[in-house]
This record gives sequence, C-alpha cells and structure tokens, in this order.
Amino acid sequence: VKTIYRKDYVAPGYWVDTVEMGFDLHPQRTHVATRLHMRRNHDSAEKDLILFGEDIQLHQLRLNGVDLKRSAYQRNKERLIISNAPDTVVLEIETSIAADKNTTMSGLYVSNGNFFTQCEAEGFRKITYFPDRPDVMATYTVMLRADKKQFPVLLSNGNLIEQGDLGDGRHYAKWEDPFKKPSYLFALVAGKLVCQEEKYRLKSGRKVLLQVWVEEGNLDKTQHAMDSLKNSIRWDEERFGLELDLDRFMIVATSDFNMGAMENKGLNIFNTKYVLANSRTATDADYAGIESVVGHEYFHNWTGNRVTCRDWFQLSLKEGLTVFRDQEFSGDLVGNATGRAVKRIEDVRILRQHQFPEDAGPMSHPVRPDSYAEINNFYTVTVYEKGSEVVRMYYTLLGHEGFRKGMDLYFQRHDGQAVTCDDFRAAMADANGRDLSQFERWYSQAGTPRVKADGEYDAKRHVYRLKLSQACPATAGQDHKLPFHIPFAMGLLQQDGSEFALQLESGKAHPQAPRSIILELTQETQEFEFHHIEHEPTPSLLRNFSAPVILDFDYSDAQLAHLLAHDSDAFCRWEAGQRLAMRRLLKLVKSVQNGEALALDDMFVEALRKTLVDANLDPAFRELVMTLPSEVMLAEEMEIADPHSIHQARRFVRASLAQALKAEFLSVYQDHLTPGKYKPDAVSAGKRALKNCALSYLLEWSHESTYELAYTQYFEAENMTDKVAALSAMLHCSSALQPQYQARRAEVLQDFFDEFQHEALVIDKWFSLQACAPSTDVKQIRQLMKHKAFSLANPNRARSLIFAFCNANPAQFHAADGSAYELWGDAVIALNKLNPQVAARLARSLDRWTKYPVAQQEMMRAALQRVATTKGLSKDVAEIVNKALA
Ligand code: HT7
Ligand code: ZN
Repeated sequence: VKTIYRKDYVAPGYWVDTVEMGFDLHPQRTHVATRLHMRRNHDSAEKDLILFGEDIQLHQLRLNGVDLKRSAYQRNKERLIISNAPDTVVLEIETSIAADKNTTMSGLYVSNGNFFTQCEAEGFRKITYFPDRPDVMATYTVMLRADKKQFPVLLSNGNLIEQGDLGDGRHYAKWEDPFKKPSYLFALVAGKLVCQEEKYRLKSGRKVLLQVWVEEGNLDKTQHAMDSLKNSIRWDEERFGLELDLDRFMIVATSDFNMGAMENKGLNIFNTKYVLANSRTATDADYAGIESVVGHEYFHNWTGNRVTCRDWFQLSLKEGLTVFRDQEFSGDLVGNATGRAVKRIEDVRILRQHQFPEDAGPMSHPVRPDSYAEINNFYTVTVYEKGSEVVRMYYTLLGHEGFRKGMDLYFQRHDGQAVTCDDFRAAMADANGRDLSQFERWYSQAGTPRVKADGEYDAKRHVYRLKLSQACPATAGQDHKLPFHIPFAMGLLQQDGSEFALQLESGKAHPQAPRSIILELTQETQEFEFHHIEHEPTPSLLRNFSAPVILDFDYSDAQLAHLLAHDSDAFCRWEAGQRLAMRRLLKLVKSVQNGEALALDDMFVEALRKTLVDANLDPAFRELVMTLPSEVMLAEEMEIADPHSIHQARRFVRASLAQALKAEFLSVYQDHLTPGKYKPDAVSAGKRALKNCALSYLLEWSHESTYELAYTQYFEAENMTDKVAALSAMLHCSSALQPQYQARRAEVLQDFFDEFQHEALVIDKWFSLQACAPSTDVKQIRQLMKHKAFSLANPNRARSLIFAFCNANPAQFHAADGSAYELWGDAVIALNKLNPQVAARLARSLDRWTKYPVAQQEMMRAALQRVATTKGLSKDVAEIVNKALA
C-alpha cells in the first residue's frame, strides 16, 4: 500500500476557477458532464495537468474545444494526466456512474431510493475527473435533471437559480454556489423528501431560509434539529461575530451514512441519528448529540469552508477547531458553571476512553499526521478530540479576549484560502504578541505526555514547593520527544476546603492574589514556590483538565476525599472520586486474579454517599461521580489487561455500593422523578441521569422489588430515556440471568421490538443493548446477525450490533476460546467488500491486542493475519491491520 507523506506536498499545477456540472440522474447510470475553467499555477513545481478519478466510466474528454485522443493523456486506476497543456484550459469531461451499485457511501450513492453524495475526503473523484484536493477552490454551478415522480426534490450547494419541467416526465433544478470551495464540499441530493422550513432573521436583519429535509413520516422528529440550527447561528454571531453567509441553509437526513454528518456548503448531509428526535424515540443523549453535531457542521461554515485545509495532513485545522467550537457551544447553551463543568467532564471522559488508548497503540499519530495510506483512516479521536484540546490550550493560555483576537486575525488573513495548522498558530501568536513556537510540538509529536507533580511543604517558611516534570513515551517513528508547552491550572485547598491565595513571589502577603492560576510548563522540570501558605495544603492540579496529559501525583486517600468534598473546580472534584475508585478497582482486580476474598472499605463508600445525597450538587454531576471508571479505562491502567477479572471487580464494587447505599439510592430515585411533559434541557436530563443511575445500582442488589421497579418504569415510561434506562438496567444487572427474571427480560425485549420495529434508530438501540449486555456471548451475536432486522450493509446497524459488542463488551469479546476474534474477522472481511471505510473502523477493535495475556495475543494475531492476507483487501483495512501487526 502506497504511503503519502506530508513533506512531499506540492502546490497544484493548475487552479480551477469555475466548475459547471450537469447531472442526468438515473440510479443505474448517471451521466455527468463537467466543464472546468483552469489556469496554470506558475508557482508550482508540478507541470502536468493532473486529475483524479476512481470507479467511473470516462466517455469524452475535450480540451479547449478539441476532443482529446487516447494518446493525448495517460490514465490509470487513479489518475488522468495531461502533459504539455496550455496555460489556460477549458476542460470538458463526460463520465457515468452506477450509483445504485455503490455500497461504499462515498461519491454518489443511492439510499432508500434517493440520491446522496459524500465527497470528503476523496469522494468527488468518484463523480468526475478532477484535481480533487482541498487547496483547489472554485465556484460551482450545478444542473440536476431527473424523473419528476421518483425524484421530486433536487438539491445542491448554494442558491436555487432556476427550475422547471423538461417534458417526458423529467424536471430540472439549477443551483449556484457563489463561494469558492474545495471539491470535498460539493453535494447533491435528489429524491422523495419533505422538509420543515423557517425564515430566520440574522442579527444584521438579513433573512435566511432554513430547511430540515427528511423522508416522509419523519416530520414529527425535526424540531430539535431546527432549534439546534437556530441556536448555532445565534451563538456564532454572538461568540465569534461570524454570520451565515448564504441566503439558504439546508440539512438533509439519510439513514445510510458512514459518519455523523457532513458540512457541504449550504447543504449539510446528516446521518438520521443526528437529526431525528422526539421524546418517544430519542434519549437525552440523542438530543445532546443532535445539538452538538448540528452545531459542529454549522460552525464548519467558517472553520473549514470559508477557511479550509491546504492538504489532508492539516485536517485538525478544521476538525480540532470545530470540535472546540461545538464543545463551547453546548457548554454555553447550558448557561451555568456546573452545567459547563459537566460538559467538560463528559468531553474529557471521551478523550481518555478513546484517544489515550489510540495514542498508546499502533495507530498513534500526531494531531497533524506525517503520513497516511488512506486518509479516511485519519478521521480519528486524535485529530478531532486531541485537536480540540490543543485549541483549548490556546484559549487557556491567551484567555477569552486573546483567543477571540486570534480568531479574528485568522479570518482577516485567510478568508477564502486553504491553509495550515502553522497559519492558525501564527494568527494566535501574532494577535497576542506571544511566542508560540514551542506550541508547535503539540501538532508534531504523538503520544500522551505524563506530568509528574511532587509537592513539599516547608512549615517553617510557610512555603509550598511544587515540582513539575514532563515526559512523553516513544511512539512509532518518534523515539525522543521534546518538552511541550503545557498550561497547568492549579489551586491549593485549605483544611476547611477554601483556597489559599496563590503568590509566587515572597515578600508581603497579597490576600487578593488569585485562588486559581495557570502555570506554564515549558521545560522538562520546573519548580514553583507558593508563599504565605499557613498550613499544608491539598493541591488541586490540572484544573478543568487544562492540558491533554496524564497527571501523576501521589495523593493520599484523605486528600482525595478532601478534594471530592470541597474543590471549587468541578473537574478536579470529580477526578478525585475517580482516583479513589480506580485505586480500589485495580486492587480488587488483583484480588480476583489471586482468588482472594473481596472487600470494599467504608471510607470510599462514605465519600460516595456524601456526594450521592448532597442536594446542593447538580444531579448531573452526582451521576458522573457515581459512575465508576469503565472496563476499558481499567484495562488501559494495567500492564496486562484481564477483562474477566476487571469485569468481576467492577461488578463487585457496584454491588457493594448498592448494598451499602440502598436506602440512599432509593430516595434519590424517588426524589428525581420528572413527571410531566418531557423536556430535553440539561437540568431535566441531569435529573433523569441521576435517577436512572440510582435505578441501575438498585438492580445490582439482587432483589425482586428492585427488578419490579425497573419493570414498572419500563412500561410506564413516557420518554425513551427512561424506557431505555429501565431496559438497560434489567439486561445489564448482575441478576439479569437469574431464572426468575429470565421471562421478564425476554418479555420486555420482545415488547420493545414490537413497539419500535418501524423506527430504525430505536431498533439500533435494541441491538446495542443486547450487544453490550454482560451475558451476551458470541453465539448470541451470531444469532442476532441472522435476525430479520439486521443488515451489515447499513453502517448504523452494523455499529449497533457488531461494533458495540467488539468495543463495549470486553469480557465477552475476549472470551477465552477466541471465538469473538473469529467473528470480528468474519465481519471485517465481509464489510471490506461492501464498505471499506466502515470495515477499517471495525478493524481497529484489535488495536490493543498486545496488551493481553500471551494466549489471547496469539489468537488475536491469527485473526489479524487472516484479515491481512485476505484477497482484495482495501487499502483502508490493509493500513489498519498492517500497522497492528508491525
Ligand atoms: N467533516 C466530516 C467528515 C466526514 C467524513 C470523512 C470521511 C468519510 C465520510 C465522512 N463523512 C463526514 C464530518 C465532520 O467532521 O464534520
Ligand atoms: Zn467536523
């Protein structure tokens, strides 16, 4: 498989100024006529005119009005090269595509009888020959022609400038996008769709048309997406002074989509999962997901579309920045400090659960990768979530105003351009008169840095000395790392839980000094002295998770309990609880392995009890504290992961807490019922989260009455959040398999299926719940794969069953006989033929295979090798398995 390197970037030999396209849409054979106005780029070392094309039929090629003979150009499976072309070129290309046979969901494809496109990253080349690279920006005019009955709606980017009848049952629509864009932002949609629409008034007074398009029957599920879109428009105006530049903005939902959504200019295409919601079918998490993805795609209009990436190595320029913007958007929408903190903790959890393992595994890569074989494999948690943390560090270092100045300068300098991560960093530095050269290492060095903190209290001098040291483990191709520029937020807690004033210089005491500060760690080791510290403090470190690092500090249990009870920084408060839990869980795993008796100490139970019943704390925050570190996180903490012992240890802690706190859980459950009309806002969702957390604990305490509670909640629930929570508790609790509950379990599962069989997104939940249940083994997964509602070809369905099992049910996935690895291999191989992008995602479930005991490793290696040697392997899957085996 050929590797592409960042260092080999060469500017394109030709620019494209305008693109005119005509589509004759037929599912079996769509005819595409393209006219490109091109001009030589005299600054480029590339002298040829290079076009990319894949899986398309070429019918005609005309250069400046003259048909090009076959000998006038070179063509292989990927490229078409014209040498010695003149400086100014009008190129006319005729191609055709079998969209109905396209199962890859990249390029032009058919879903449920409707046409959709997906052009990021390199899908446009499956539609026509084109210099399909993000630094070639052009304006597009697009004519769509199709059968009027079958495809009554014809959409593309920009503004509708003409439409009409063609006779013989066909009609047309002509669209013009006035903004220059790269080809990956091209889109068309054609089919039987209906929309919710609204005229919306921008701050400037200009009116815009907003539309959410869905299949018929789904108009009762579009309101939240529309509300989220309006909130996004307002937020970007207020927070960043960025206005919607088009007169029309459309969102279209499809149930066949490889990712979450796509930010095509003026015509965002979404996975139905991130559009459709009503209280009957969607959970609080679904509502929150819709808000953040609608926001994310909308924010791309400026960070991604108006200013785009020079090449795909710069992907985090748009993705890291846009994730940061959507995280801030959701945090701001909650509207209070605790709500913001809850959102921050949730985001950090995702980073630790997914990105930290990626950074420690065979796919570890810098936020700005240096090479790739298949760019689709680099839409990763590192590029997105760690990329967002990198942007957040500018925000932390420069402050609210400073960051805004940097953003303003970035748009002032680069509107309409395709640029690099260095350009963004330069804008941040220049707007603030700061030297951010060392900050570049966050883009170029892979791996998760570790920061070791050591504190020493000098009771005589009333000085607290904090020593910070950083180190970053070696990663593929990067043996030695240089120190990072790390913003390190911290505070010092007094015995009564209040905070000391933080004074780094000696001399007179300044009681007005700040209680929370940001230290800048730029060397391998640095020391900081805090003066006028009257007694030994409890350090509150890495507040708000101010940098994507692992913090090592030798906290005592008492210090952690103190932080959990008092820290004003909600992140550190939550973190203290997680550390207490992690410490115990890891010890218990050892006890399970050694066949020792298990026990949980009162101190821990008491610390959690206090949080659980503290009515002054936000319910959403209490739920986060009561949620133990996941099995995946525990595995990452171990030298050799042991999923079965981890599962037992975690189960034991949950059952012990349930036993010790059953009265508290019961009253929390009863106090947080949210009767009345369902509202998805953060406060109501937080109450439901705490209530359902209590319910899940109550079911760990194996007793008829608690099982009954879940059973009743299931049947009485008036919203999907409560229904799914009850079902989940019944399937996932330790008593789930006891014979007396078997019938009820089967009954609710059947009831759920019967009620929602026509709601695809709910049936995805039905598969997922079973896939993640601790009692579901490989055999049952194979059975579920034969279910009439299962289809491997639909990415959402494949994710709901197979991905969920392989990634979120570690104790069963790592069954001792290796049978689940075989299932994984079968599914990757089958998906490879249908949809290489999705296959490659699944292939990553074995990334951490070297972390397991030798016997398991051998079986995983064999499974990886079976896939690696499969005939006709896509470069997507080949890159993943070859890296895993390297
Ligand atoms: N920018 C979008 C990326 C995307 C994508 C990439 C590869 C293959 C299919 C895809 N669908 C969407 C999504 C986003 O980050 O907003
Ligand atoms: Zn994005």
